[in-house]
Amino acid sequence: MMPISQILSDNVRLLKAKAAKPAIYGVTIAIGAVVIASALVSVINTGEISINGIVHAQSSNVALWALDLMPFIFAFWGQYVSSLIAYEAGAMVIDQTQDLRTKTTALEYQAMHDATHDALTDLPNRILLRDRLQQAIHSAQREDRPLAVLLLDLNRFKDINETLGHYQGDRLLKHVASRLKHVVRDADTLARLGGDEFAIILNPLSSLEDIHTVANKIQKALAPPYTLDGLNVDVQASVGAALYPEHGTDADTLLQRTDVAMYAAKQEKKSFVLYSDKLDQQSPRRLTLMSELREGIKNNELTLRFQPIVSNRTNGIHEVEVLVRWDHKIHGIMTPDEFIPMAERTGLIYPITQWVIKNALKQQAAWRAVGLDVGIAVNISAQTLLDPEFPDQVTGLIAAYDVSPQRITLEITESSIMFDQELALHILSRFADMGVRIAIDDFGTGYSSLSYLKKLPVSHLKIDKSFVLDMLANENDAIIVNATIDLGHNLGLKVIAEGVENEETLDRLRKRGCDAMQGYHINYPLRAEDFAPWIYGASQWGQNLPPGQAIN
Ligand code: G
Ligand code: G
Ligand code: MN
Repeated sequence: MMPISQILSDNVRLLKAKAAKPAIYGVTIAIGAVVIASALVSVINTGEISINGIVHAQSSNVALWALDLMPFIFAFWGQYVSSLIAYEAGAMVIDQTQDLRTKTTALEYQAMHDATHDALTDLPNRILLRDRLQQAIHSAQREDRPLAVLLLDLNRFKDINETLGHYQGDRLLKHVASRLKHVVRDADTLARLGGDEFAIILNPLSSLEDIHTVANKIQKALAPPYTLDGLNVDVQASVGAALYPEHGTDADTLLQRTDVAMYAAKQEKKSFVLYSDKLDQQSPRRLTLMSELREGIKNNELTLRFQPIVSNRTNGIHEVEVLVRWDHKIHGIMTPDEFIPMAERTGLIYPITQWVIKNALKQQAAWRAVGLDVGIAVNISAQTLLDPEFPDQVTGLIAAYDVSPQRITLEITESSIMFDQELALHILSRFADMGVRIAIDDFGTGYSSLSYLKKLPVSHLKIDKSFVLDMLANENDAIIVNATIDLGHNLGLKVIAEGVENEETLDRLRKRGCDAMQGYHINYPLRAEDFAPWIYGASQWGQNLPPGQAIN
């Protein structure tokens, strides 16, 4: 580009040439006036126009001398004024050009901004989000680390928009946007995809827990009511998330999967769902069942069964295993196999576990109040076990129902501890420090490493019923059962056999030194109200129990 001074001097030259023209005309007219005046004086003096007459006039007439100065005055003045005008005009032109340039750049920037941002909230739009996601994926790929995309959709926004009008709807979206802005870090991208949909790129993602933390923060930030048109409006969001590289390695796949997860969250009236490929296969019936389950938990449709586990040493009750059932309005009693796996996939397992532990402890306290001091064993899914908040929740419930931690066992599976060994060890240690017992459930079906198992604060192994059911007829099963009893004892653990369906099996296990037994032969999972009558009545296990004695 030409330097400004160069542009200025070029412009000045051009303008000066133009502005000099009137001065040239002035000089010409003045010279013409001098010639005509000299000729007139010559005619007056000599009666004719002649060179001599003109020369004489020029040398004798003083008035002509004054007139002679005019062309010089015009020439000088013309030069001076034209330079001045040209310079000023040039400067003016440059000023205006600069001004125009700035304005054009601003307009271009504005146009670019408008094309990549949402007009209402001024957040990046879908186009910019996609672009940023692509860049984020590139850097994540280079640095070999994960990132997460969250998609958020407000619940009932359509109703609010229709009831209170679009103006209030827009106001609500602006409020939501500004609350969300405070949830994300500077490096993250918050975008509005249109309507009531927002997206967040978490990059970098330091740990998987971060997604849950952000999802929680989102719900917390959105929770306080919004004042619209003098009304207090509550707004919640359904959040779906997908991870790079686990769920997709390109922007479009990832965005599509957050959509599936968000849709699942919406269907199941869940605040947060992390994508899993099972969500894609989930049939509408399953989705209906999930939303029914969520409602069912709230409406106390869950119910508990208690299956006794008897002790070899005392011949009394070792503890009772708590098993959940769902009393569905239409389908009737549903067993955990029919809804727990689905609940685990969709995160509903958290409220279920909460409900189960709470009601189990409540029942335990009620039994204790009538003199039946019995320990309970609760099944814990991997997700729940690996939730860092879980120990605190249990601590709270233990305090609320004033039960002894030593009377609680958590049954966990091998796979749940192998999933994230470090975290499992950390969380299990917290429970062990409280005095809560840990049992490995379904032992023999998973792939836990013995050396790792040794490090865990575990107190019991539960031999999976698949080995026990047939152990009398099947030599291999018998070998596995015996080996597991020995293994457990060598590791300093107590061993429980489940699936004891007849007296002979019970006998064999007792003789083999199995510490406790559970199964239909002892009893089925019972309703709470049937448990005390059974233990004090027909069963051999509580025969000698006076009310008020501890059973262990
Ligand atoms: O009671 P039973 O029928 O059918 O239980 C089937 C499976 O469901 C068992 O493997 C048991 O561990 C599991 N289960 C039962 N109750 C609960 C519960 O409250 N939480 C979890 N996570 N699993 C449970
Ligand atoms: O948590 P776990 O997977 O161990 O669950 C125990 C399961 O075993 C429950 O579904 C319970 O109803 C079932 N169960 C308990 N005792 C017996 C038994 O003797 N035989 C069989 N087949 N199942 C049993
Ligand atoms: Mn169990």
